[in-house]
Parts: sequence; C-alpha cells; structure tokens
Amino acid sequence: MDILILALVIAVVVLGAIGGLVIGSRRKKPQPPAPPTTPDITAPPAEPHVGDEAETPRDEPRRTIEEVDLPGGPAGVAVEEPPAVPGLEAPEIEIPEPTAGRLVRLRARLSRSQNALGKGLLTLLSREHLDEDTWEEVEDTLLTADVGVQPTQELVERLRERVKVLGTRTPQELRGLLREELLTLVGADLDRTVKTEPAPGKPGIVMVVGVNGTGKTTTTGKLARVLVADGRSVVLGAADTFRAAAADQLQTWGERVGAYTVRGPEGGDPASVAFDAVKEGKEMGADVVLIDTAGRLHTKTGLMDELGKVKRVVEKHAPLDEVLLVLDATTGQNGLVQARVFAEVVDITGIVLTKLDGTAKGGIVVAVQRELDVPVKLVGLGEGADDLAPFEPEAFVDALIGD
Ligand SMILES: Nc1nc2c(ncn2[C@@H]2O[C@H](COP(=O)(O)OP(=O)(O)OP(=O)(O)O)[C@@H](O)[C@H]2O)c(=O)[nH]1
Ligand SMILES: [Mg+2]
Repeated sequence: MDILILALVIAVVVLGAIGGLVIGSRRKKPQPPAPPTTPDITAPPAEPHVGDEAETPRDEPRRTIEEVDLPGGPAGVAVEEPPAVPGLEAPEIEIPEPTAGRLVRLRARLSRSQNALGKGLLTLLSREHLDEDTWEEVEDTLLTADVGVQPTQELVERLRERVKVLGTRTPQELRGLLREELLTLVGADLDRTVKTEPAPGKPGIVMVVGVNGTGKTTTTGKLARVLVADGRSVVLGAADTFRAAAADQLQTWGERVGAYTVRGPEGGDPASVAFDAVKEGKEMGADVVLIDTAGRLHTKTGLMDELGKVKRVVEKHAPLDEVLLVLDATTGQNGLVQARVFAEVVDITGIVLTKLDGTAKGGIVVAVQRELDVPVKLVGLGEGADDLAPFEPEAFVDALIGD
C-alpha cells in the first residue's frame, strides 16, 4: 500500500517535472540564442554557445528526481530519456551554405542575361556572312545588356579582327573567342577578395552604402552569414537610424546566424551607432564588424555629407577595410551616376551588384567597374539568405554565354 502511494507521488513529481520542462521550453523558444540588444547599446552580451539551451532544462528534472528518495532502482530513470521536445535539441542558429562555387550553383539565375547577351551574340556571330549590319547588331546586343559604349566598341573591334584572322569559324571557335574577349572586359585578374581580416586589437571593418532599396541590409545580412559560415564572429552595426524597422531587419538577419547587432535610438546619430558598433566589436574580440547604412539618394548633399561623417567617425578607431557600394543591377546606367557620387564621398573599395537574377543587363558589371575602377566583388542573385556569391569572372562569363 505504502509503495503504491509512493509510486503515485513519484508519478506526480515526474509528470510535474516533464510539464515544467515542456512549458519552460515553450517559454524559451521565442528567445533568440543571440544576446538581446538594447537600445542604449551598453552591456556587451555573452556569446551564445551551441547547446546552451539544450543543457539547462535537462538538468532541472534530474535534480528534482534526486531529491525524492527513490527506494531502490537508479534515480532519474523516468527522465533519463527526456521527451522529445520539438526545437529544444536543434540549435536555432542556422548554418549557412558553404560559399565555394556559389556562382556556379546560382548560374541558372543569370539565364535572363544569358539569353540576351551570350546566346544573342553567338547566334549573330554564327551567320554565314558577317557584314556591317551584323556587327552593328552585335554592338546593339552588348549595349542593350548595359556593357557601355566604350567597352562595347573595344570588344567588337577585337572580335572583328580575330574573326578575320581566323578565316573559318566553327561555333566552338566563336564561343572560345567570345569567352576570351568578354573575360578581358570583365577583368580576370582583379583582386576581388572582400577584406575582412582582423588586425591585432581590431576587427575587420566593412561599411555598406548605396541608394534606397538597392539591397544593402539584405547584403549585410547575407555577408554576415558567409563570414559566420567561415568561422568568423560578426558584429552588425545598424547605422540606418531613420526607421526602427531598418535596425529590426538587420537584427533579424544577425539573430539567424548568431551575430550581435548594435543599434541606437530611432532618429539618432548614425555616426555614433557606427562608432559604437566598432567599439563593441573591439571589446568583444569580434573578427568583423559590418555597418549597414541608410539608403540615400546621391543627389541629396546633406545625406551624402552625413555618410562622409559616418566614415570619418568610424576611422577614429581604425581605417575601414572595405566600403562596399551596393548597386541594383536592374537600374542600369543610372547606377553609374550613383557610383560616381558615392565614390567621391566615401572611397569605394568594392561593388556589390544585386538583383542580377532579375535582369538581362549583366553587362553592367563591365560598365560599373570601368566607371569606378573598382572591382565587383559580390553579386546578389536572389532574395534567399544564401543568394549572395563571390564574383568569379570565369563562372560569370560562362553563365552569360551558356555551355
Ligand atoms: N531578386 C533579388 N532581390 C533582392 C536582392 N537583394 C536584395 N533584394 C530585395 O530587395 C529589397 C530591398 O532590400 P534591402 O536589403 O531592404 O534594401 P536596402 O538597400 O537595405 O534598402 P533601404 O535600407 O531602404 O535603403 C528586398 O525585398 C530584398 O529582398 C537580390 O540579389 N535579388
Ligand atoms: Mg536597409
């Protein structure tokens, strides 16, 4: 009889403990693993560790069971295998895709450019007679794809010369010629590494700039994922203080991969948020600090001056390693005008061309590099979290002209 009562008590206790565990984990779930960010950006957060969440609740029921003096039998048998609680075991931080060969995987996204540029050119060049009209059509095709006037003329001139020298032309030969010439235009030997290496006592510092809606925040988030996938610790600086939603957007990207976001009050000084982000990055020993800035029209001098100030203030810590200009590939030639003005205000060190998945104007890569004398380092090929690829000239040209 006594044993029956004891068993009942144990059952109640065990059930209670399991109940607590489930409720506890439910309560926990919405809490992101990344440290919460507070508007006053004070206390540096503790780094989350993989498995932190999973360990704590498992300990709790065990202790409860041990307190009840079980007659015989190992303590805690009932909870040795805790019930599978969805979401408790798996860390909530996402593990991004590896970055190597991304452009090759994403090449189908360039199909619009491919149809317009590569296929068009190959068809034209395969004509039996390459007369003046055909060469003009070749030029038009390149211009339509936003390659730009000067590069287009150069390419056509070289192609004409080589086709003449070649005499006969097989499709394979033509493809080879076109590939070589496009590669020359795109620039096979430019250094396209995004500089994020930390120096002693200082993280790598990257600032992201551009006009409204080009994809700055998305790119910052995607880049954070790439860096985290490569084993780096990342701090994000939400220097877009115009809207609270902008900082939320960035923070959400950060939370997904476990990057801490430094933010300031809405309407606050973006330069001071950027400054604090680098300061916290330093204190936390982070590898890289990525600073997202507010979109601004290149024609608004006040806002452009503000951007210059953000950069100067950050430089009180250390020089920036990268200033990435994000350009929307679908805006075509207007992107070049933006590029020129941004380059005057903050020295641009690399270009990110976004939305290449939605345009037939892949040739803008050539034009914008010429304009700024700065390489395209990254390309955005979709809205997905891993749709950012290092720009690889060969893979890009291959995608343009197809197999
Ligand atoms: N298709 C496609 N969409 C993209 C790409 N990059 C960004 N976008 C989308 O473009 C829109 C704007 O992106 P944001 O990152 O918010 O742009 P932003 O430059 O930060 O905008 P502001 O801060 O308002 O200036 C979003 O809907 C993104 O999902 C891309 O490579 N391809
Ligand atoms: Mg933004």
